[in-house]
Amino acid sequence: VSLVLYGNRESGHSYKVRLLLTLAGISHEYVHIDLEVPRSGRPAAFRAASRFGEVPVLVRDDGSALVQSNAILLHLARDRGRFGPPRGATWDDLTSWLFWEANRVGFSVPNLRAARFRGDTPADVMAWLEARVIDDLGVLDGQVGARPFLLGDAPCVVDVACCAYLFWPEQAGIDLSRWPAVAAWLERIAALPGYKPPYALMSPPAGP
Ligand SMILES: N[C@@H](CCC(=O)N[C@@H](CS)C(=O)NCC(=O)O)C(=O)O
Repeated sequence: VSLVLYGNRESGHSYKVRLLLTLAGISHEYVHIDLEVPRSGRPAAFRAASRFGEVPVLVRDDGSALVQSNAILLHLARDRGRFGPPRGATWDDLTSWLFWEANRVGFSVPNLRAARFRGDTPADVMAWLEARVIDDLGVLDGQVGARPFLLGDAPCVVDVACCAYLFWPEQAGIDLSRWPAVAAWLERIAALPGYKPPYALMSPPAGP
């Protein structure tokens, strides 16, 4: 196996990367990291590879490690020639959208989900997160209301990045019926050959 992906079951950022590897049919080994364990107690190989202590991390056959989910997606798209810009879009478009994702929908939705899991977030912070989610879903809805995938007729890494946490809408308390174009776009992604939902791809191996 030439690629090793470190990830976690609850991490949509890890799911993005494994989903792309799966959709593109890129062979890899998946290693689950228990994030309940403090950073200093995580496996040494993971700690050595994880520049910021987070999942996901992709380690290549030369031992070099890539971190940050969208940087990994961009690398794989360029390196493997898969899920790059569709006709009519450029690599620069793709990069802009990946930065938007990291700051907007890849921030607002996971944080709202985490806040709901914790259940102790102050009401004004919840309202702020909800307002961001509503804005971000509005942007996505406008975009995929006009074309099948975010940048055109074919899916690219931007679709993979933006969809990840939206496959757990109920966990974030998001009712996707308010954004019908987003719901239809997620169905188109789920219909791609090889697609698997988050927990199907990210679960740790069964114990002994
Ligand atoms: N911006 C990063 C976010 C990665 C991230 O937030 N990872 C979380 C899980 S989703 C993590 O590793 N948390 C455990 C920790 O920080 O110790 C990316 O896109 O890869």
